[in-house]
Amino acid sequence: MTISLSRMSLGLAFAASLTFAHAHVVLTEPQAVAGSYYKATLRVGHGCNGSATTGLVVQVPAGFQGAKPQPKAGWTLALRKSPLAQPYNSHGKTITEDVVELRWSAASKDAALPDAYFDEFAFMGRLPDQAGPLWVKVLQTCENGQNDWSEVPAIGTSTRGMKWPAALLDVTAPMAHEHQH
Ligand SMILES: [Cu+2]
Repeated sequence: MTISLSRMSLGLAFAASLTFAHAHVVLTEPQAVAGSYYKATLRVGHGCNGSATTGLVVQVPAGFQGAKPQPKAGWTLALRKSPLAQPYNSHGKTITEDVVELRWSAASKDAALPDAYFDEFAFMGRLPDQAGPLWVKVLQTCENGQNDWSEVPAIGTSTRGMKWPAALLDVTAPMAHEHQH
């Protein structure tokens, strides 16, 4: 009795978390290895309270190096760079400023993403060498209103109960044997 009840509530909780994961702005690949090159694909599952999506402003998380967005037909792209507190080396060059913000904007009304459809917005870059959670904050703008996906838990990675969680990337430590191959 006790077992079947707790099993049922676990199943329900899992089903609920899946439903939310599908509805929010999430990363299609929520786990990646530290120090690797990673393609972050943000899936936008709905508009703003029924209104079509016209823009996406993505905050590149600290430690994510050389962010490079994938262009989308019908959408314009803008990058914002900022000086780095900790410069790094890339292809023999010292990088002192890096991309901190990516902005996709629908170039016309026709290009806007209707609430009934979903789409994906991608960027790539190098992940930090340290394992741990990375949060990607996304401001979704629409013909009417906006969704600010920027909530981050104070401790841990559970976004349960949050209405507007940021997208979570779990950066994992490389496997101990990986360097031998
Ligand atoms: Cu949602």
